[in-house]
Amino acid sequence: MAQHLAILDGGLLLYEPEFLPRPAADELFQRLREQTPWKHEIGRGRPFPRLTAWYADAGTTYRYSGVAHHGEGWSPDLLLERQQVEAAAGAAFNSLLLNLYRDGRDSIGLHTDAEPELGQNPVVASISLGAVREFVLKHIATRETLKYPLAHGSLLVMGGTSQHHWLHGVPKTKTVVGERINLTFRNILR
Ligand SMILES: O=C(O)CCC(=O)C(=O)O
Ligand SMILES: [Mn+2]
Repeated sequence: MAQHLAILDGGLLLYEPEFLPRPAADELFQRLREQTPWKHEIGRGRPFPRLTAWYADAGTTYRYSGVAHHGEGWSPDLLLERQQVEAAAGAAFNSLLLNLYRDGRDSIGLHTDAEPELGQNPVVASISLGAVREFVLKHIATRETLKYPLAHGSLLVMGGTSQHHWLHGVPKTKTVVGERINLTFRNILR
Protein backbone atom coordinates (compact mmCIF):
# COMPACT_ATOMS: atom_id res chain seq x y z
CA MET A 1 0.00 0.00 0.00
CA ALA A 2 1.34 3.40 -0.97
CA GLN A 3 1.81 5.87 1.87
CA HIS A 4 1.55 9.58 1.17
CA LEU A 5 3.18 12.00 3.54
CA ALA A 6 3.25 15.80 3.57
CA ILE A 7 6.42 17.10 5.23
CA LEU A 8 7.23 20.61 6.46
CA ASP A 9 7.16 23.51 3.96
CA GLY A 10 5.46 21.73 1.09
CA GLY A 11 7.52 18.58 0.69
CA LEU A 12 5.64 15.49 -0.49
CA LEU A 13 6.72 11.90 -0.03
CA LEU A 14 5.24 8.73 -1.43
CA TYR A 15 6.48 5.44 -0.02
CA GLU A 16 5.48 2.09 -1.43
CA PRO A 17 7.11 -0.68 0.64
CA GLU A 18 6.22 -3.51 -1.74
CA PHE A 19 6.58 -1.73 -5.05
CA LEU A 20 8.34 -4.78 -6.52
CA PRO A 21 7.15 -8.23 -5.42
CA ARG A 22 9.85 -10.16 -3.58
CA PRO A 23 10.95 -12.48 -6.44
CA ALA A 24 11.17 -9.57 -8.90
CA ALA A 25 13.18 -7.52 -6.40
CA ASP A 26 15.56 -10.43 -5.72
CA GLU A 27 16.08 -11.03 -9.41
CA LEU A 28 16.60 -7.36 -10.24
CA PHE A 29 19.13 -7.03 -7.43
CA GLN A 30 21.15 -9.98 -8.74
CA ARG A 31 21.00 -8.81 -12.33
CA LEU A 32 22.01 -5.25 -11.54
CA ARG A 33 24.73 -6.40 -9.15
CA GLU A 34 26.33 -8.54 -11.87
CA GLN A 35 25.58 -6.66 -15.07
CA THR A 36 25.99 -3.00 -14.18
CA PRO A 37 29.25 -1.32 -15.22
CA TRP A 38 29.87 -0.08 -11.66
CA LYS A 39 32.42 2.70 -11.31
CA HIS A 40 34.25 4.08 -8.33
CA GLU A 41 34.00 7.74 -9.22
CA ILE A 42 35.96 10.62 -7.81
CA GLY A 43 33.93 13.72 -6.97
CA ARG A 44 35.62 16.93 -5.82
CA GLY A 45 38.95 15.19 -5.37
CA ARG A 46 37.68 12.25 -3.29
CA PRO A 47 36.43 8.79 -4.20
CA PHE A 48 32.70 8.43 -3.49
CA PRO A 49 31.98 6.10 -0.55
CA ARG A 50 29.87 3.91 -2.87
CA LEU A 51 29.91 2.66 -6.47
CA THR A 52 27.77 4.31 -9.14
CA ALA A 53 26.46 3.93 -12.67
CA TRP A 54 24.46 6.22 -14.87
CA TYR A 55 21.86 5.75 -17.61
CA ALA A 56 19.98 8.45 -19.49
CA ASP A 57 18.41 9.31 -22.80
CA ALA A 58 21.09 10.05 -25.38
CA GLY A 59 21.96 13.75 -25.41
CA THR A 60 21.31 14.26 -21.68
CA THR A 61 24.04 15.63 -19.39
CA TYR A 62 23.84 15.81 -15.63
CA ARG A 63 26.46 17.26 -13.30
CA TYR A 64 26.38 15.53 -9.95
CA SER A 65 28.81 15.96 -7.04
CA GLY A 66 31.40 17.43 -9.38
CA VAL A 67 31.07 14.64 -11.97
CA ALA A 68 29.55 15.17 -15.44
CA HIS A 69 27.43 12.29 -16.72
CA HIS A 70 26.44 11.90 -20.37
CA GLY A 71 23.46 9.79 -21.34
CA GLU A 72 23.91 6.93 -23.83
CA GLY A 73 20.56 5.18 -23.65
CA TRP A 74 18.96 2.41 -21.57
CA SER A 75 19.07 -1.35 -21.16
CA PRO A 76 15.70 -3.09 -21.77
CA ASP A 77 15.56 -4.06 -18.07
CA LEU A 78 15.97 -0.53 -16.89
CA LEU A 79 13.53 0.86 -19.43
CA LEU A 80 10.89 -1.42 -17.96
CA GLU A 81 11.62 -0.25 -14.41
CA ARG A 82 11.50 3.32 -15.62
CA GLN A 83 8.00 2.80 -17.05
CA GLN A 84 6.76 1.25 -13.80
CA VAL A 85 8.23 4.07 -11.75
CA GLU A 86 6.80 6.72 -14.07
CA ALA A 87 3.32 5.21 -13.67
CA ALA A 88 3.60 5.12 -9.85
CA ALA A 89 5.13 8.58 -9.51
CA GLY A 90 2.92 10.22 -12.15
CA ALA A 91 5.98 11.88 -13.66
CA ALA A 92 8.34 11.30 -16.59
CA PHE A 93 12.02 10.52 -16.10
CA ASN A 94 14.91 10.58 -18.57
CA SER A 95 17.81 9.62 -16.33
CA LEU A 96 18.80 7.04 -13.77
CA LEU A 97 21.60 7.03 -11.25
CA LEU A 98 22.45 3.72 -9.60
CA ASN A 99 24.24 3.56 -6.28
CA LEU A 100 25.81 0.40 -4.84
CA TYR A 101 26.45 0.58 -1.10
CA ARG A 102 28.88 -2.31 -0.59
CA ASP A 103 28.51 -2.41 3.21
CA GLY A 104 27.81 -0.15 6.19
CA ARG A 105 30.88 1.95 5.45
CA ASP A 106 29.38 3.12 2.18
CA SER A 107 27.06 6.10 2.37
CA ILE A 108 25.78 9.28 0.78
CA GLY A 109 26.08 12.47 2.80
CA LEU A 110 23.19 14.83 3.44
CA HIS A 111 22.45 16.79 0.26
CA THR A 112 19.62 18.09 -1.91
CA ASP A 113 18.88 17.00 -5.47
CA ALA A 114 18.57 20.65 -6.42
CA GLU A 115 20.78 20.95 -9.48
CA PRO A 116 19.42 23.66 -11.81
CA GLU A 117 18.92 21.18 -14.69
CA LEU A 118 16.28 19.35 -12.59
CA GLY A 119 14.00 22.40 -12.61
CA GLN A 120 12.09 24.19 -9.85
CA ASN A 121 10.34 21.38 -7.94
CA PRO A 122 11.85 18.12 -9.18
CA VAL A 123 10.21 14.76 -8.64
CA VAL A 124 12.89 12.22 -7.68
CA ALA A 125 11.89 8.57 -7.45
CA SER A 126 14.04 5.79 -6.07
CA ILE A 127 13.86 2.02 -5.81
CA SER A 128 15.80 0.31 -3.03
CA LEU A 129 17.10 -3.25 -3.34
CA GLY A 130 19.06 -5.48 -0.99
CA ALA A 131 20.07 -4.51 2.53
CA VAL A 132 17.76 -2.17 4.43
CA ARG A 133 19.53 1.12 5.11
CA GLU A 134 18.21 4.17 6.87
CA PHE A 135 17.22 7.07 4.62
CA VAL A 136 17.44 10.33 6.55
CA LEU A 137 15.63 13.57 5.75
CA LYS A 138 16.70 16.69 7.64
CA HIS A 139 14.88 20.01 7.44
CA ILE A 140 17.41 22.74 6.65
CA ALA A 141 15.96 25.41 8.97
CA THR A 142 14.42 23.46 11.87
CA ARG A 143 16.81 20.42 11.76
CA GLU A 144 13.71 18.20 12.15
CA THR A 145 14.89 14.71 11.21
CA LEU A 146 12.87 11.90 9.63
CA LYS A 147 14.25 8.39 9.24
CA TYR A 148 12.92 5.71 6.92
CA PRO A 149 14.42 2.24 6.72
CA LEU A 150 13.90 1.64 2.99
CA ALA A 151 12.71 -1.91 2.33
CA HIS A 152 14.02 -4.29 -0.37
CA GLY A 153 11.81 -3.64 -3.41
CA SER A 154 10.41 -0.35 -2.09
CA LEU A 155 9.79 2.90 -3.94
CA LEU A 156 10.29 6.34 -2.42
CA VAL A 157 9.23 9.45 -4.33
CA MET A 158 10.23 12.93 -3.19
CA GLY A 159 8.20 15.75 -4.68
CA GLY A 160 6.68 19.14 -4.00
CA THR A 161 9.21 21.54 -2.50
CA SER A 162 11.24 18.76 -0.79
CA GLN A 163 14.50 19.75 -2.46
CA HIS A 164 14.24 23.35 -1.23
CA HIS A 165 13.81 22.66 2.46
CA TRP A 166 15.06 19.15 3.17
CA LEU A 167 18.44 17.47 2.93
CA HIS A 168 18.53 13.71 2.45
CA GLY A 169 21.17 11.02 2.73
CA VAL A 170 22.06 7.48 3.73
CA PRO A 171 24.49 7.55 6.68
CA LYS A 172 27.17 4.98 7.39
CA THR A 173 26.24 2.31 9.93
CA LYS A 174 28.31 0.15 12.30
CA THR A 175 25.67 -2.57 12.05
CA VAL A 176 26.80 -5.40 9.78
CA VAL A 177 24.77 -5.00 6.59
CA GLY A 178 24.95 -6.52 3.13
CA GLU A 179 24.94 -4.76 -0.19
CA ARG A 180 22.24 -2.28 -1.14
CA ILE A 181 21.44 -1.00 -4.61
CA ASN A 182 19.48 2.19 -5.11
CA LEU A 183 18.04 3.34 -8.44
CA THR A 184 17.24 7.04 -8.54
CA PHE A 185 15.16 8.35 -11.44
CA ARG A 186 15.22 12.03 -12.32
CA ASN A 187 14.10 14.23 -15.18
CA ILE A 188 16.73 16.50 -16.65
CA LEU A 189 15.49 19.56 -18.49
CA ARG A 190 17.27 20.42 -21.70
O1 LIG B 1 20.54 5.67 -1.82
C1 LIG B 1 19.59 6.42 -1.62
O2 LIG B 1 18.53 6.03 -1.12
C2 LIG B 1 19.71 7.90 -1.94
C3 LIG B 1 20.58 8.23 -3.12
C4 LIG B 1 20.59 9.69 -3.40
O3 LIG B 1 20.09 10.50 -2.67
C5 LIG B 1 21.21 10.20 -4.63
O4 LIG B 1 21.83 9.42 -5.36
O5 LIG B 1 21.11 11.41 -4.89
MN1 LIG C 1 19.85 12.51 -3.61
